Amino acid sequence: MNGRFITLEGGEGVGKSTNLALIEQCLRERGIAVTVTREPGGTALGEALRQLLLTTEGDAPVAMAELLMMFAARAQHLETVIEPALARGEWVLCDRFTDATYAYQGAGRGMSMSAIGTLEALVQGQRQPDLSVLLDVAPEIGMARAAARGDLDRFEQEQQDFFQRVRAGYRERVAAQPERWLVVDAGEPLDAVRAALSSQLKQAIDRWLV
Ligand code: Z5A
Repeated sequence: MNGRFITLEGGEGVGKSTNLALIEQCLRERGIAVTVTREPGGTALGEALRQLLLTTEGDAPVAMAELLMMFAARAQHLETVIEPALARGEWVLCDRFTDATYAYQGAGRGMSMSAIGTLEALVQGQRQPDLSVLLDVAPEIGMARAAARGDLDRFEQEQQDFFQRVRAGYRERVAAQPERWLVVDAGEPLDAVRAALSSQLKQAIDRWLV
């Protein structure tokens, strides 16, 4: 069986970490070998870049540096983790990928979408997710959940209008390629989110397994 590449996306505090385990379980129950990873991160270099990107101490990267650091981490991740796993026939489940760059650096920070597209082509070649899950929630709900969790990282300290733009950015990505996306209302109680996610996911996976 060919490996498949699944990404999980959403704004602040949407519950990606909470729901990642559910997706992994869904895949493993079907006997699928899965590599679970994240961006920025997933490699030693990527995790070091993640620290620099999220810290609230020292100089904050300017928007262009932030964008290039995201793609530097992604280049390392693709070549040393994602592509090898897919080549072994494993499925890769990745907490955020390039849609996050379009949403955060593009829609959120106002960086050029075409510059992002150029970097995407350079770093990824033809590689794109086979399926992406968007956990969608109003920013005020997500921000309240993140705040209740404790210390806020550099992104989490952004204001509500930033997260409104991020949400709109994700919605544009879905509108441009609806066949690639599962969209789940993550504002519902967790049990309802889990039920909606697993039913949509099972249908998508079963289509590939027949
Ligand atoms: N970033 C970027 O700018 N550009 C890029 O290209 C990439 C990333 C790849 C780090 O990512 C930052 O990098 C990210 C964007 C940027 N910054 N932000 N914001 P991250 O994915 O690690 O950061 P995160 O969004 O903060 O993820 P997180 O901390 O893992 O949060 P989460 O996964 O969305 O939420 P959670 O921890 O699963 O849930 C938050 C809390 O809400 C927790 O207490 C849960 O128990 C609770 N929760 C979850 N679901 C529910 C429901 N349904 N009801 C009630 N409570 C719930």
